[in-house]
Amino acid sequence: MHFTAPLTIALSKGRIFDQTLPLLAHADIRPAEDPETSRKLILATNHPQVRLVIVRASDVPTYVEYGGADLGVAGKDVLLEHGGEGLYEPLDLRIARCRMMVAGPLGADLGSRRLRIATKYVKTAERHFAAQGKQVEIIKLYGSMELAPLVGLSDRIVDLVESGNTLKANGLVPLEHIADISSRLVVNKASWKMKHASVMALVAALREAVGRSGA
Ligand code: PRT
Ligand code: MG
Repeated sequence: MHFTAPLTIALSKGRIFDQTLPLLAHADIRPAEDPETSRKLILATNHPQVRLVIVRASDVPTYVEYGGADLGVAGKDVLLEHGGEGLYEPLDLRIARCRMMVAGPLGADLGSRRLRIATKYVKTAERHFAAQGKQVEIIKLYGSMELAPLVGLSDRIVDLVESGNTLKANGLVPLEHIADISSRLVVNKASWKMKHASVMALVAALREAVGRSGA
């Protein structure tokens, strides 16, 4: 594959990087280094025109929206929270799949008082409960949401659930499904226009890779 324009792709370390790699390989893009062992934040690839930048998962939409990267891979959870304006989202990569759920302790009787919800997904949680006409108090956390109900910080959490093992290990049960989550390819709007041939070539190759993976 030949790219006429230089392309910068934003990825986060961990499951998104690991699961995007085989899809990029289908487009014949291979990073020169492993972000788990390299301290570099800009990784060259076998294509002189293509480089990867390693950012926090929740920062991918920001980098792509402001043109710090032409493309990126972000979880739908992150995009729901970011708002997704200022970005194109042309492809569901069907990787890093999980569900966003409301969870809480089994059988807790909360009566009719206003629920306290601990989550890092403040906007998504607010939207979910507002749609049910429920007034809730949202407590913003940055991680380990499962702890909050155990120490009386909150009645419920809104978090991602994959196997359910983390909930189970902490005596919590899934209560309400909010959204199915997978990672999406996002594209900067100016790059979409100005680097159209290169961006479209990459989108097409990734779309084919997703189709083949049969996920
Ligand atoms: O660490 P940082 O703040 O930079 O970002 P991050 O923790 O969001 O990054 P990362 O790499 O952990 O997750 C990146 C993306 O992977 C998320 O934005 C989701 O779109 C997706 N994803 C898929 C998940 C999971 N599955 C997942 N299971 N992200 C997190 N989890 C966590 C979940 O929050 C919970 O603590 O795993 C735990 C539940 O797993 P189970 O299997 O025990 O149910
Ligand atoms: Mg993490």
